[in-house]
Amino acid sequence: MLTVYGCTNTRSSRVLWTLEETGAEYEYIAVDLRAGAGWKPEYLALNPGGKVPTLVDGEMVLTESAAICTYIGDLFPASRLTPPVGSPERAHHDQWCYFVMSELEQPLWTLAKHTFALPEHRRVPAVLDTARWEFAVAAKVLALGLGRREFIVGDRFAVADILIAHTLAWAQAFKLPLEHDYLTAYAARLLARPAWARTRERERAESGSQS
Ligand SMILES: N[C@@H](CCC(=O)N[C@@H](CS)C(=O)NCC(=O)O)C(=O)O
Repeated sequence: MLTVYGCTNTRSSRVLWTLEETGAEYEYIAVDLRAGAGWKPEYLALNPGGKVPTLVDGEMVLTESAAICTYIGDLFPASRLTPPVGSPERAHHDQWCYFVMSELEQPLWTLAKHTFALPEHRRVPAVLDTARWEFAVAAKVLALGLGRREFIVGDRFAVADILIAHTLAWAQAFKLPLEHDYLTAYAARLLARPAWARTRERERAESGSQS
């Protein structure tokens, strides 16, 4: 069985959401980052950065949320969460996954780091305005890429949609406007999926038993 190490309201939610979409059984181990559990030696042995998510599949340990979600999609082809390897759809799918990691979420991470995540003496408030502007630029590129389609690639829900929707929810939690009606509607539609509701429920249920 797959084991996910994660923490509520973090990038590990993307992994749970992907698993919930497949219907696969999995073990969820809550890592209480806020209490320093990411820095325990036994967790650092799995994830040397002390971050979540981490996926364990038998002997294999995988970090990086986009890589984990794509791996899960490939592992459960019946879910059709990842287009076939080598197809143009897969190339575009992966393009959007990398876009999320390198363009869309980076300004949000900058905002988080420089408002609460970094130790106070490392925070640089002067970068916050630029980070908000960078997010607006990335959101515009995404809105242009999405157009008026239902999903980011072709006509099928995929891992890339999960990564995007989770990141847009993060932006909304930071009170950043998405500014493009179709993008706002796309986020709302995806975040209304039952698998996302199940993800939130599983996190809630298991956050009481954190390691
Ligand atoms: N690029 C990594 C980022 C992982 C990451 O930064 N996770 C955050 C939670 S969203 C974390 O574990 N932070 C704890 C820390 O930085 O000490 C991924 O997508 O998996």
